[in-house]
Amino acid sequence: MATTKVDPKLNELSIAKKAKTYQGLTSQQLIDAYRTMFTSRRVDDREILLKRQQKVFFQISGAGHEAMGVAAALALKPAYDWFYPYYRDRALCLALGATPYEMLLGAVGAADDPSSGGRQMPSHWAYKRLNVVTQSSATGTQILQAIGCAEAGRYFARHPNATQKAEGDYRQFKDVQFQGDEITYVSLGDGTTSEGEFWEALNTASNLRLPVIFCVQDNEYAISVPVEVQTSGGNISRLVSGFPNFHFEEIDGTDPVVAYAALRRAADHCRAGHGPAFVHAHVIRPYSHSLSDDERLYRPDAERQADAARDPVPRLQMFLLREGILDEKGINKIEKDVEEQIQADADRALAAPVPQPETIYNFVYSPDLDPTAPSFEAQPVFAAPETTADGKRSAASTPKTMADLINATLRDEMRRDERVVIFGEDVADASREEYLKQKLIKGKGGVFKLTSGLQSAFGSDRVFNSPLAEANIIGRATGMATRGLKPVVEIQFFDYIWPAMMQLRDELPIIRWRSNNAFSAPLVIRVAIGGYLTGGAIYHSQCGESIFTHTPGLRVVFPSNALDAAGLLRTAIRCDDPVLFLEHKRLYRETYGRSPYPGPDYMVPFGKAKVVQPGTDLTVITYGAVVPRALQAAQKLEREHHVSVELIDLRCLNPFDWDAIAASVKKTNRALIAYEDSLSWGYGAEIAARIADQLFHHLDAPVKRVAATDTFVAYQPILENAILPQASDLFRAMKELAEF
Ligand SMILES: Cc1ncc(C[n+]2csc(CCOP(=O)(O)OP(=O)(O)O)c2C)c(N)n1
Ligand SMILES: [Mg+2]
Repeated sequence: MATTKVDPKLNELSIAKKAKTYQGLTSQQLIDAYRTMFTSRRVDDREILLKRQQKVFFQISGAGHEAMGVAAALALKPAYDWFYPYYRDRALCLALGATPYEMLLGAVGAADDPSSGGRQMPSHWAYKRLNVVTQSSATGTQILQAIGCAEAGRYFARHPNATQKAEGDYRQFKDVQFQGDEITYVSLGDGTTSEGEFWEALNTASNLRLPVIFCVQDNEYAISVPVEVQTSGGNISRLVSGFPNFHFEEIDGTDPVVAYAALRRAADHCRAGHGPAFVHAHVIRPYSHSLSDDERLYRPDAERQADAARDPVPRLQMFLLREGILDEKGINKIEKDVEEQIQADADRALAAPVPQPETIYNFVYSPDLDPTAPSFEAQPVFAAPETTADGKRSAASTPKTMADLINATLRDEMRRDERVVIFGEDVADASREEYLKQKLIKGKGGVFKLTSGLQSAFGSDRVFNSPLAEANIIGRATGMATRGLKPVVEIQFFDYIWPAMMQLRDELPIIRWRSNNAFSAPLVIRVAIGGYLTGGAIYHSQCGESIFTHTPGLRVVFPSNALDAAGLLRTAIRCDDPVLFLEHKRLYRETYGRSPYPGPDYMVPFGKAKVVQPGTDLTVITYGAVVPRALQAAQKLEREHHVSVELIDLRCLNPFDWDAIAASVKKTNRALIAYEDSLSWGYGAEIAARIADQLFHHLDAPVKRVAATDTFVAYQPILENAILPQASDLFRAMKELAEF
């Protein structure tokens, strides 16, 4: 455990007691533990004072949880094991090596706050040098990420070559560290065990025998809601006891010696590779939930007093005195030192520079690798169109579908980069790989067969099925990517992305920004999206891309043809940001937009639209499956009415190519935005607003939109046709706009 040094004079008594240990803890370790626990409590008290003085803006304490923190740091290895703590883990972070000064920088929101640079509330720990990974306020999201972190450690141990750096892609900026026997620690409160993601994480940790310690710090309350309301029967240990491969402990978490012994046994179990551990610690919450809460509203005095009798800080103090490890003078000396230190640290933190408003855009995306840059532009290299003996074109030069080229790109990138792993629902050829080995089956490889053959080619630890749980997919992938893997995961249908929404909105896209660039999670999420399926109905036809383009930090790509899909997917995999890669199901095997294989290095930079057809009379801005429909309409308009339409395929929705839109609208003076999603509040609304705002003087007609009705998509084809924008709708709108 890393703590500040103790005055040697203090140790006289402990030296006398040298021989005696307490569950393996020496007297000196217990003295250090007391110093850390007392420091933790006093930093809380100082922050509370500063909050009352309006010098800090929020406070949440680790009071009552201190013994668990010091015990975990003693049982685990700082800067070796990995830590996904929660806001009550102040003592853990101090014991691992964070300083009170750093914490107070967080409280005042200083520019040099190492956890977030003033972007997050205090007690949202992130210390890169200590392997303490950035956390959010959302209860429970850290747990699946911790699972992914542990999986990454195991993967690197089995694929040490994957840790190597490579120039020219995200690997250049992503250091990988791992230890063969590392453990991932994740903590949470009793209330948080009610979150579904907690159960998803237990399931995967158990199933994969991952070296993860789940530490549930049970203070019997989640704000004002008591544990018996959260947990059936009132005891989480009883509910989880059936999970295989776990080591279980249920302890008094206010006693650091007891806690250390339990966490030590848990760590031994994990380090030996037997599987995860679950430590259920009964602790107390002597202060209210946070400074915004007054627990006297829902807890009577008697209950609060009973808690106070178990307070871990006075309890350890009494233990040290009783055992003769320290005398009163020794205690006083420690406490005086700590008080002085915190006073000095607080003064320094209050004088520290605050972040400047112009920095707010820093680290929304990678500052190192810009996916719109020319370095992400590479020309296709098509095979020569040789003809075979029977007069047919050779396989290499025949046009391939979007599905074919996505599969080929995944294959190329897996070959090129051993950090790429693929998982999701049904993406493996067969989880029972013996069937494949015995050639009893051909294998599935995705419900749309996009990942077909990849498990057979690259092995079951690089391509595998996930449980049927979307948060599990995104949360684990985020943890993996934080460690330097490049997960390219699949969400089977856009309609089912929503269980992952907490991870997709509050976690993945913000990890870099909220940690002030200390952490990042570049990964790719491939999602089958869209309708026009004739029978897709409500739950296999949804779009909804604007929900994600409205999320800063997430790149969103939506190709309309095979070649763009290949080039953009390669950019997505090689870039340093999280990417939502939307694949239109209707376009997977369409005749429109097929292309021969463009070679293993073909790339299209993000944010560059394609002019599908140049024109002079009006501009149509669209993307995805509306592109071929708009093209059909534009050609008919040209044929029948001699109207010349400039058709722009955006290809990438965030970032999007404003320059291409502006250049075209300045030329044609008329703009129509067409999209498959329902009309109101859709992606095109933003484009329309920008055109109206910035190109007003160039317009000869109102900005128009064509989109789906403000309904979901129905099953009966007559209804589906009426709901989704058709070529005839586009034709009519283009004609009206041309005639305006
Ligand atoms: C997903 C989510 N829902 C609600 C909240 C608001 N909230 C913050 S802490 C908390 C209670 C957490 O209780 P518990 O897990 O027992 O931890 P404790 O604070 O008691 O240590 C709640 C409801 C949140 N942060 N995240
Ligand atoms: Mg609680």
